[in-house]
Amino acid sequence: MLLQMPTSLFYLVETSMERTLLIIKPDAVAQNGIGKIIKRLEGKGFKVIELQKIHLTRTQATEFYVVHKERPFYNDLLDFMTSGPAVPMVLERENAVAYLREVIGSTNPEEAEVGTIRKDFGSDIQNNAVHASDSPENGRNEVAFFFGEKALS
Ligand code: FUP
Repeated sequence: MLLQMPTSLFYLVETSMERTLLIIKPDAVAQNGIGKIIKRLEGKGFKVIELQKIHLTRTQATEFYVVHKERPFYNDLLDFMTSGPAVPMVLERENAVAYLREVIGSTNPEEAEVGTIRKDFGSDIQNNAVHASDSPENGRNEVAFFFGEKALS
C-alpha cells in the first residue's frame, strides 16, 4: 500500500497538463512586445501550442467580450481590441489557467505586482497588454473560439 501511493500521486501530477488562452493585445503588439512577452511566458514554463496574428473584427470582439456587454467600458474595449493586430495563442502547462493569471497580474497595471506582464507591458486598465482566461471553463471556450475544438487536446 505504502509503495502504491507515491506511484498514483506521481501519475496524477503527470497528467495535470492544462491549456488556456492568452491574447497579446493591440497596445503590446504596437510596442513590439510580441517576442518579449512570449519569451517571458516560455521562461515561466508555458509551451506555445497554437498562435496567430489577427486583426479582430468588431463581430469577433463583440462576441469574445459579450460577458461585459452591459459594462460602461464595453464600447471602448471593443474599439481598443479592434484598433490593430492582436496575437491570440494557446498555452500549455501544469495548472496553466491559474498560474497564467498570476503571471499576467491584476487587470489594472498600476495595481499589478512587480514582475507581472501587465505591470511591465501595460499602461492603464484598458491598455493592459494581455488577456488570459480566468477559469478552466472559459479557457476551453476561449481556446475553441480562436483555434477550434482541435486545439483543446
Ligand atoms: P481581466 O480578466 O483581468 O482581463 O479583467 P476583466 O474581465 O474584468 O476585464 C476585461 C477587460 O475589460 C480588461 F482587460 C480591460 C477592460 N476593462 C476596462 O477597460 N475597464 C474596466 O474598468 C475594467 C475592465
